[in-house]
Amino acid sequence: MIQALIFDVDGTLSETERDGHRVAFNRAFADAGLKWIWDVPLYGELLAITGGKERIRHFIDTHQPAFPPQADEAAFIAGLHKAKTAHYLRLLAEGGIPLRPGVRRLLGEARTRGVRLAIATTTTPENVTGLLEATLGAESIDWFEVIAAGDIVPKKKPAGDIYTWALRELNLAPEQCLAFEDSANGVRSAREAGIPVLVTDNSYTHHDDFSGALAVLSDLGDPGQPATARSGIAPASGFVDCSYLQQIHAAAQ
Ligand code: XBP
Ligand code: MG
Repeated sequence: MIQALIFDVDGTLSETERDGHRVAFNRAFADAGLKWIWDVPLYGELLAITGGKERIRHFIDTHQPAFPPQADEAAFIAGLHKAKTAHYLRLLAEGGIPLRPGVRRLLGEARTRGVRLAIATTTTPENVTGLLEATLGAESIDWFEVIAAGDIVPKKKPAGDIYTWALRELNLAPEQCLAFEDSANGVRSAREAGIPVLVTDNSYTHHDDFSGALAVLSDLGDPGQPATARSGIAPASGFVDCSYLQQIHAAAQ
């Protein structure tokens, strides 16, 4: 029996990357007088590096060979990233970044059934609470017993550390949980922690290698808006509910 559902945030609860994080990075660069523009395809490449600060450092190393060395590079990147977070929170508050199909419904069903909820993400903690507040209301933050986010562990996804941290806080074994992810890095992270994982892919991750996932679906689906299966069992009802999750979880044990 599944005791807890553990959700990734970016790309899984919501399509935050292209119109949220990417735009916020570009605004922070412009504020700092930098002529760096992360267009949609470039940002897709940069997503291979999880974590915003890590992504900026990688971009400087690989795409800006002429950028002068900073006296304190970590502080420079941290400053840019802080400005990016402020822009991102503003974008969320404006309400333009909705939840993916089925997320609201599945969270509601899990709560009704007493299935515990948690989050394991690479993003900054304020970004998680900002998204929940903007989409589900401030009270939804308390629906999640554990919010494992950002720099709480030194090694970000694809390392399993963030999921292992969440498991410890939940006091559950990996096989008592089910993770939701949208990317290969996320699947690797959940699997390294031993947690079975369901994928809902998106335009940035469509071609990722999802080996090890229980199933790969287009989204969670909703009544009248069925999800399609890219691999694994499709939900008979057309949408992911707790009985479907038990079915794919049991099949993997
Ligand atoms: C999400 C990320 C994050 C966001 C930016 O990965 O990689 O870095 O792009 O967030 P996942 P911050 O969905 O696998 O957790 O800028 O706050 O780091
Ligand atoms: Mg993700």
